[in-house]
Amino acid sequence: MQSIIHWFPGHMHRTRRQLAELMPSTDVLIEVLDARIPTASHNPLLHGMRGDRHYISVLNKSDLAHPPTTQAWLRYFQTQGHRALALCARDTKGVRAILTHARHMVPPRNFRLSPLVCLIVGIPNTGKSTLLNTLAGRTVSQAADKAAITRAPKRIFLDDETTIYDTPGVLWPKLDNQEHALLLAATGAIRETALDLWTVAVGVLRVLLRHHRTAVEGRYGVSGPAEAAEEVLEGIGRCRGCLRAGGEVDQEKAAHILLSDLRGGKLGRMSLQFPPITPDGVTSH
Ligand SMILES: Nc1nc2c(ncn2[C@@H]2O[C@H](COP(=O)(O)OP(=O)(O)OP(=O)(O)O)[C@@H](O)[C@H]2O)c(=O)[nH]1
Ligand SMILES: [Mg+2]
Repeated sequence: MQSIIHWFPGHMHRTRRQLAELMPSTDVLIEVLDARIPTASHNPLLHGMRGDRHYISVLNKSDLAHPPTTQAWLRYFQTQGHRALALCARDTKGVRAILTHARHMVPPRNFRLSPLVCLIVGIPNTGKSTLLNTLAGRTVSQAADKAAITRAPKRIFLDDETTIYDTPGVLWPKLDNQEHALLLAATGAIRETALDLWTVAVGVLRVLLRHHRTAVEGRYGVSGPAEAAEEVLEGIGRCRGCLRAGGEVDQEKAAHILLSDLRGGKLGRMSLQFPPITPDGVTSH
């Protein structure tokens, strides 16, 4: 497939170095994933950096994902011996459960003398700063619906026994899995200036038509097979009045409508990736 996306701004190089520096003093690495795309939103760079550090995956934005699919992901991670929690970063109870898990993962020690250190990491826009703010009970780190808002690590002393770092979202220099890159772009992990919106919207619509066709039809009154995603998106544009002089569909506007509806949950709770089927019968969709 032709490469559609390249985005690795300078501050991500810097963050990569900073993460490597913070790693030795970290007890637990908390990777904030997007619950709609748990595999595509996992940063493969972390494998090399993490060593044998304790690790928790947080499937955040679970309010936007399809609940049975999120449950299937959790069961799948469990079969892989991997600690994972699904939550919404603004939900205090869910977020505090992360710390309870983190505490239990490290060997007991006097945390007053040597506080538990957690490092929140992840790709851009998954909700890392929102999660930190919920933990802190106030705004300590700016959060907004735009990739790459946080530009430098931020440390907070949560209490006498716990230190937490929020860090800038990091991708990896070569987004060579273009299917994953497309899902990252569609869910808002990549700045729009780096994207061809039409290509991204057609690509994600193909996924939606395959797995959530009735939701597409319900919202726009237009549908079709996944293979006809381009024509369906043209149809959505036409229905929504995205027309240029001469009656041609304004592709950028049509793409924008679909992507902002998807990101804002207007199409309903959508998962865009499904766990593999495992021997215990965990299934995809
Ligand atoms: N629906 C929903 N939105 C969320 C959730 N968590 C965060 N958000 C929103 O997602 C957007 C990004 O949140 P941030 O906390 O800035 O994300 P981040 O991971 O710190 O982003 P960078 O600093 O750019 O890497 C904001 O608009 C948040 O309000 C969640 O659980 N559900
Ligand atoms: Mg942030």
